[in-house]
Amino acid sequence: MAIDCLLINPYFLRFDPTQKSKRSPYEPLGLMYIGKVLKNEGYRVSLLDCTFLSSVDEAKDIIKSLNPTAIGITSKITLTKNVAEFISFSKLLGSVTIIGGPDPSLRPERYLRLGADFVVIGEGEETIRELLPCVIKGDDPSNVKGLAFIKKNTIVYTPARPFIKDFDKLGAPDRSLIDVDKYRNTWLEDHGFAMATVMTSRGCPYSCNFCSNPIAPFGRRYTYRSSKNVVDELEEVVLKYGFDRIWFADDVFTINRERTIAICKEIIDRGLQFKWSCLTRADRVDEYLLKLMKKSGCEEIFYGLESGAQEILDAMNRNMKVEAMRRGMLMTKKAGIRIHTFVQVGYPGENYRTLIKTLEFMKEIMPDEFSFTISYPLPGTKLYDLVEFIDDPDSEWDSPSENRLLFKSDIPNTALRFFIKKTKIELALRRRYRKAKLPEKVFNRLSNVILKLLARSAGKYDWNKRSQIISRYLRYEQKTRFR
Ligand code: B12
Ligand code: SF4
Repeated sequence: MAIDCLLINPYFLRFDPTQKSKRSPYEPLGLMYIGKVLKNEGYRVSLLDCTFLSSVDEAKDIIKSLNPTAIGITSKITLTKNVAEFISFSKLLGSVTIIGGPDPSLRPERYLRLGADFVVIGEGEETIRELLPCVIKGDDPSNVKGLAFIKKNTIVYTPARPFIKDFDKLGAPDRSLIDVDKYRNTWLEDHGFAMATVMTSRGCPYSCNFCSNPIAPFGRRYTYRSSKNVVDELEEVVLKYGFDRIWFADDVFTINRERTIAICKEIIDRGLQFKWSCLTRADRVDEYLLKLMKKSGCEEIFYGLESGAQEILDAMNRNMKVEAMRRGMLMTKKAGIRIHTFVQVGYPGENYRTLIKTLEFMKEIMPDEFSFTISYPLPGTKLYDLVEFIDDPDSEWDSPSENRLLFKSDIPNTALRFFIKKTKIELALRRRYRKAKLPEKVFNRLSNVILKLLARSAGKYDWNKRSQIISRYLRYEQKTRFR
């Protein structure tokens, strides 16, 4: 029998270059919330999660067998190729195609051009609740807020969908829609622990120029679930589904200090045993909070370090002082919580000196883990409008692990790549030769000279040749230092 709506997560773990060594699957929370609403409304709904499937063809066979009236697909910038393929297939079957997610919310036209019938802009729960009956009955959806669709060859945008105010009403996503066991077991097999994702708030009140979160899907606001509501979900995830790690995917988990305290206390009071990690800003933590977080199981905090140079943080509109980052990050380590920092290089204004400031800051903080990205302009952001592209902005996402500079800059891609490698080696050296200072000093001096030359001579050389020489040098350094 045909179903009313099939929701598709077009992400395939096996094709993700970042998942080659250890698999870390994350549940499609957005679709689990959308599915929950539709199930509550009494529709026949199913979620096709491609995460563990082996090919698009396998997914297509399943879609065909379900013969859905509507197909709802989630998308983000890295998934557009697969989404395009599923849109074409959906059209072939004669299903009505509805797209939602961060990227469609930022550029709905792109998906309409690919053949989607409707794009849901922003938060999807209320919009789909009103849209699906229109789709099934063939009614005009013009009164449904938060939509983009094509009418008489022009794109129609209905008024913006107001933000959901009562997030407690939504509560937890519907985990019965996915194969929870498969997620848990994959984590256990590859990591020795099982991690689940939970979202306790929506939106971010900050407005960093490179980030699309304050624009879509949840906007520049802050709506949160009560501590009881959150811990009810944690209890379910830990006790019913058997996960022992939680990753809070909130944009800035600790924005509301009182609520964070209440969540920690509720976890402790209920005696729930699990470890957790979250994303937040280093200026939104303090000693008391960190101690309590640690006591309730927090083992790692992911901080956006972005840059160690105040001028770059200001250019990003980070609303953050280097000093505040230093204080927050060191305090976190002191509380016994590991820190993982996200660092970006190549933001407009970056130069040799600002890179060195970032390196010095990182050496001072010595994060337990860190990851680098070369600044990438997401559509809809201020950064996107600011830069002059030298390459197709979409080409980057064909292979997200191969991050490279996409816009005109004073500093070449090779210098940024060199800096990333240099920093990785220097931090590793620092860890290894904490007492004997010499090897680090020697390496530091030599690599600084190279970096300076690279940064100064943007556009003057054939960088491909140069980068081969530099890579050879770095490989040599790595070999000799880590024998
Ligand atoms: C958790 C997370 C991850 C996890 C994976 C999560 C997953 N299952 O895919 C990890 C850590 C792996 C990850 C990686 C990356 N991520 Co990420 N990630 C997030 C984060 C923090 C939360 C996502 C989430 O669970 N949201 C909660 C759910 C409820 O929201 P949602 O999915 O958006 O769904 C709602 C609406 O969008 C809408 N909706 C969504 N789909 C649909 C479908 C239909 C039919 C309907 C009607 C509605 C609808 O309704 C839902 C409920 O309201 C977001 C930030 C954020 N605030 O969302 C970034 C975010 C999604 N990531 C982003 C990026 C850029 C990346 C990376 C490319 C980063 C990098 N440089 O490597 C990689 C890409 C990985 C890959 N291979 O695809 C961007 C995407 C930007 C864009 N324009 O697409 C975001 C928005 C952050 C940002 N602003 O930079 N990420
Ligand atoms: S980077 Fe973090 S703090 Fe800045 S706007 Fe995005 S989510 Fe908010």
